[in-house]
Amino acid sequence: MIVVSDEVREAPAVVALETTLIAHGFPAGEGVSVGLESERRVREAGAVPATIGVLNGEIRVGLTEDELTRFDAGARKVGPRDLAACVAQRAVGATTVGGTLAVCRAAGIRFMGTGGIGGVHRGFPHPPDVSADLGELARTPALVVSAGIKSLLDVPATLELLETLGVPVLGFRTDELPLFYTAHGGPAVPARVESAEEAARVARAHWELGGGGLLLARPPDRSLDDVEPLIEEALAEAERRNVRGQAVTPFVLSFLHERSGGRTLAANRELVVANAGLAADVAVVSS
Ligand code: PSU
Ligand code: MN
Repeated sequence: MIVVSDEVREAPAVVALETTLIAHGFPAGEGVSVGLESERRVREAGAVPATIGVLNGEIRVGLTEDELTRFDAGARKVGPRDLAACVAQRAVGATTVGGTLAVCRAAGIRFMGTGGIGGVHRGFPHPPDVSADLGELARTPALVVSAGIKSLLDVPATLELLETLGVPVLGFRTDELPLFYTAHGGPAVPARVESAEEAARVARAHWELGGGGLLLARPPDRSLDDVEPLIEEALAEAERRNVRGQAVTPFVLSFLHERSGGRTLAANRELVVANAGLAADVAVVSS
């Protein structure tokens, strides 16, 4: 059911990449180019990219460029709960961070890069929406590099829940948890690391203790310091249109991309690629 490409199977250093951000996190066509650029960055750092998604009834680990183009807005958004149905029904499935981590656990992949992980939605428990990314991170021995937690969520509550779940959160050369589009102003991180090598040492120690996932939070190089009012507008519009569940994150991201005149789009693109590169650096020093 899980088909790992030859290149990924033989590589000493592998970085998993997800397909939800390709299919649902960027405007049509743009997601694929973000995916390809992330793969290039991983290779430049000396690792092999393993982009993960569901195609033709198989969970694929490592996709060709042609295969990547099948992950468009028509693909299902596939979290951990959706993998089995997607495989059995032979649908095209774009895996979220949580869905990708579930595959990493089965395939033994220890490093992953993404933009921002999901978490506790603002206003919890109305709606009672907490991303499956968190539970999967707790169970999977993998280090995920992100620009923190997506700031359309309740970031402090998500950090608390990560503590409850025993997930280490490391700030990469920062004392503050980055806020996805914004480098500063987040809650304090429980630990800070100065290098990929140091992050790798923390991960190794955590895994020797039988621990699961870790989050390595890398601040975006281009920090947008004025997006919060736009985020609030986007969330209000989602509420007004009754957008719920899996549809919320894609709706809000595309609202921001349009209403910011493409500034959030450029920032999102850069941070996804940079995070993939850092995940590769950690994978390489760990190999
Ligand atoms: N990072 C991005 N863009 C995205 C995502 C991450 O820059 O679209 C995706 C990831 O796949 C993550 C998902 O798992 O958003 C979270 O969705 P939800 O809030 O429905 O769990
Ligand atoms: Mn959700």
